[in-house]
Amino acid sequence: MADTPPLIARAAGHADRTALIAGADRLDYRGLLDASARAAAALLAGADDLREARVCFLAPPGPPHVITQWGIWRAGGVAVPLATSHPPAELAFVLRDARPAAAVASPERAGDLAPLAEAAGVRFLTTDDLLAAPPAGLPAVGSDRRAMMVYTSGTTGRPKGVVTTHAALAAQVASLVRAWGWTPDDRTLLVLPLHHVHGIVNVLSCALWAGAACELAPRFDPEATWDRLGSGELTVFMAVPTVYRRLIAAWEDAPPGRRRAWSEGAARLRLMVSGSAALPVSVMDRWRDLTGHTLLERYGMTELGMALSNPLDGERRPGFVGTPLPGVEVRLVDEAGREVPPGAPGEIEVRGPTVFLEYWGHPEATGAAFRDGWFRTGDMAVIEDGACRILGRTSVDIIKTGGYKVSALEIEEVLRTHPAVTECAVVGVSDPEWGERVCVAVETAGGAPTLEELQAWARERLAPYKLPRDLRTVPRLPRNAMGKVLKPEVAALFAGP
Ligand code: MLC
Ligand code: AMP
Repeated sequence: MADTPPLIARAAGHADRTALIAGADRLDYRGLLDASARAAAALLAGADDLREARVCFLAPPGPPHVITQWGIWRAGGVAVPLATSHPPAELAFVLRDARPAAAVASPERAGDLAPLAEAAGVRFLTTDDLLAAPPAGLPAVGSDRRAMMVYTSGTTGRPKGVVTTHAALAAQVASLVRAWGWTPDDRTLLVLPLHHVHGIVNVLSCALWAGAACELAPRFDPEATWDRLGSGELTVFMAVPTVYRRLIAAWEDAPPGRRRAWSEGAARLRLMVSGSAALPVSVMDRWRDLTGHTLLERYGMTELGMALSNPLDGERRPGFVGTPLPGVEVRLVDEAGREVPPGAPGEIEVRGPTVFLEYWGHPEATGAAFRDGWFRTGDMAVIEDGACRILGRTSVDIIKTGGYKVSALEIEEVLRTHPAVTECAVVGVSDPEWGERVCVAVETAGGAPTLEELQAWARERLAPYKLPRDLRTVPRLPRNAMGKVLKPEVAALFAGP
């Protein structure tokens, strides 16, 4: 099986075990292999190999999503998951940028994707079409081939596709399986979206690599999640800090009997993990009160999978993200790329087999992201008593809100297309629920629309950027003597509740 993607090659060894659970549907590993072979045959449509052609797919979390992902891999294609929360303009952007050979949607989302695929001249299939195909011969797919492309924002331009090979994906998953002790007896619950690595790699792919079971919730719902945690059937759970906050709020609102059942069931899990954004110590403490669990915090990035983690066994220090995961090299450097002395702050750089291949269609951005073979994360950290503490980002223009990365510059570009907007500034402001919330200050010219009109205009165009109720007009943005907008001072305008 040397030429089968490692995740899929392993599945044969787990044949009769349950792989996926969604509501009343269950699929074992043999069923997943059979169904994904059919999906691959449908995508190939008589060709011998997709040869790294991209396939975009839009399907809520559930067996058809995973079957499509595996089918694309088995046909030799590159899986490009689309965000189920994105409006047509964003889906159309990815269809243009990825230049896919095919687009796939679940039947209930076909009405959203089919017209966009048609406009882009891209072959369209539903997940039902994939499942109905008869099996066919499948190509050999070596580990050095491109496997996945996940879109992420940066400080320049529109979002970029982060391309990961099968080897890198396997390295990311194998590292986490080892570090966090996944076994076939594990059972996890996915509540995160499947267009980002937290859901794709840490939850879904780790479970399937280990031969464990993954329950897929259609979306995050605090009460339904508590009911599953409270069942005592789960062993592993992972989420972003905003999800833990929402769970804490739901627990506080629940009657005493439910609280008790939820807490007792949750206490029986073996591992609960937080990441994608800084975990506030207050959330960590309250979660321990409710469940007895000290959340394991780790640090990662779309380009890397996970890089740093607190230990499975041993002290998990609040405010720290721990030490390098197996197979991952991490160093802290100054602006010139020199390693900083112990205890001094520096930018995190990462090297090793887990690192991505390229930004799709952006060779110059790919080149700029590396220094001497090390990937420059743009995150600042300090090492104290052997463990890493994240200090923040090198760019104020990257915002993390609800676990999603958002580019301030990209939002500003859109806002400047409004005829009455003369200048604007987008900032991330510390927020107890969202980690950071996206705040916008706008200068307008004469004949400007009302604030409500401007907010409505912005919301319509900026839905994927979690745009803000916090859009305000200001007579003049804070600027320095050179006329440069001072973002910390803009952020100060929004500070407080
Ligand atoms: C939603 N709302 C927000 C908001 N998001 N308000 C402010 N800021 C935000 N960021 C508002 C909506 O407008 C709406 O308001 C209400 O909240 C509910 O909206 P929703 O869209 O239904 O939100 P919900 O589905 O509840 O989403 C919250 C969430 C979601 C936390 C479940 O954001 C989520 O799944 N985040 C995880 C993202 C993720 O997986 N990141 C990992 C990236 S990988 P109203 O008024 O209309 O009710 C990565 C690498 C690594 O980072 O290390 O893992
Ligand atoms: P993304 O580009 O969406 O993959 O987001 C990656 C970014 O999330 C990192 O560069 C960090 O800024 C942030 N991040 C991930 N995990 C943590 C964490 N535990 N603490 C603080 N920031 C984190």
